[in-house]
Amino acid sequence: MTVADPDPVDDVVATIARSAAEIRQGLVGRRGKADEENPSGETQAEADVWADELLANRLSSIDGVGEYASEERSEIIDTGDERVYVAVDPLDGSSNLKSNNTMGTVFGIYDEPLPAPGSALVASGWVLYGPITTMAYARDGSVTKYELTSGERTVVEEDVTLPDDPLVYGFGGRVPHWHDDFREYVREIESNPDHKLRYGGAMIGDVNQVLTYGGIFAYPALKDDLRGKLRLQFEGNPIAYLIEAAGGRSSDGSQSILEVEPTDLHDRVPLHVGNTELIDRLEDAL
Ligand code: P6P
Repeated sequence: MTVADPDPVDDVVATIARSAAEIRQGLVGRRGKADEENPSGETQAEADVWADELLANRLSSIDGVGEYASEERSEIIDTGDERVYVAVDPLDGSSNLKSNNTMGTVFGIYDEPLPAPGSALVASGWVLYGPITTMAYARDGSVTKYELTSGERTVVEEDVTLPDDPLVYGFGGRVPHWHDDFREYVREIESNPDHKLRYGGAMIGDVNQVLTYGGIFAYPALKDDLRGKLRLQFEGNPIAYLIEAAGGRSSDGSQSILEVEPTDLHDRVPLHVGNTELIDRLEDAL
């Protein structure tokens, strides 16, 4: 009987899940600022640098992983392998460290060298460091939710889809910097008595609320920054891939995030994800 080659996608996801408890514990004592900035010009927390090093060492050592890239480092680690290419936001929302609010690890697994369009993703997901540690994972058009405890992964929900009736909304950036069309759209969302504001300062916590309750999260194009704030490779694509696998939509304002052609590893993208009806209405409004 021939033994199938190990699947690098499974190995990457299992390694991230196994590392989650250690990353969560490693946040303790690393909440200060590092002396460095990331390639997006943001001051790094000690935990950003530490989590990136931990994941870089473990993920780039996996047989089949050709590249490791992260929001925290300007250069790609090239292993010479050529099967999958991994992009990671090691700690999304590390500004929440000081206030002990939710943060996460976001990952995208591509089948093309980076930077790559989201259409080249074969899997994506995130770990959420909330009251408990959970993972949401998308592959082959299906989303699974896990609880993570001391390196073990327990399935808690399969074939996850966004609820039909949207409940939560959260929009990043300062209101005076929103384009007028976007501001009008937000007013419409806010005027619906069934909708609740949920904005926690870490995209991944807000997006996980959209996945759980239905709704919309956006960090839009701004008057003073047309590309918004969030990174295409490490945040936009993985989030869009999972939300679309859960039956929702993503948009950069006019098309699926997954169709955006990257020009640079650290490209930013206006990000809008959530229930299809809300994203369709957003594109009509912009
Ligand atoms: P603001 C965290 O720094 C992050 O990249 C996202 O996780 C989050 O959605 C956004 O920035 C928050 O940005 O401008 O509200 O502080």
